[in-house]
Amino acid sequence: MSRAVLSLGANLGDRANALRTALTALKDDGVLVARSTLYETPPWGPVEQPPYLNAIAVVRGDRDAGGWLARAQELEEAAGRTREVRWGARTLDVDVVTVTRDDGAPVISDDPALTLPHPRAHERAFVLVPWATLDPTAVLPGRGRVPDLVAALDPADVAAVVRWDHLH
Ligand code: A4P
Ligand code: MG
Repeated sequence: MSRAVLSLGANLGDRANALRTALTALKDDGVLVARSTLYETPPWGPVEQPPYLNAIAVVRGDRDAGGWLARAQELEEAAGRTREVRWGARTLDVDVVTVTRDDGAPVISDDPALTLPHPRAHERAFVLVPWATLDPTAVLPGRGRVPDLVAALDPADVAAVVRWDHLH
């Protein structure tokens, strides 16, 4: 058994449907512990592309880190994801942010196929803001408490992560 924090993002097609379908699949798996609401976020990175909807899911179940990555990739494929440019637009991207063993130890990995914790999570408002709101006690291993990481971001980046659910 392990617990994982997943970051879901979509910026092509019916974004909300892609996220809700993936969250429902995790619920149907019986692994969904908690999920954030949906947030609209400006695209991060070098590629010009439409705004994203993002969400965080906390899952726990009978998988190891590789098992969570495999499930994440199945969800991307189910959403019809095609692999285009790195950091480019996508119907669904599911990244594994952290994995924690049942004894409380975080999984640490520098394997390029599965780097844990996710190497860019600590600088991404679209991960940290939904996560801190969902779980104010959350810790990103090696980086610190998630609410503290939010406080260290550029306030303009934090303000740009806007709750979307209650607007729609
Ligand atoms: N991989 C290694 N570690 C991990 C991990 N912890 N979780 C490998 C998931 N995958 C991991 O990923 C490329 C390879 O990373 C995989 O084969 C996997 O084995 P990918 O999903 O095929 O490609 P990608 O998503 O284009 O690359 P990457 O590095 O995941 O991109 P990012 O960093 O996720 O960036 N802006 C906003 N506002 N919201 C977003 O959600 N997402 C991206 C994607 C860019 N800008 C964004 C958002
Ligand atoms: Mg990815």
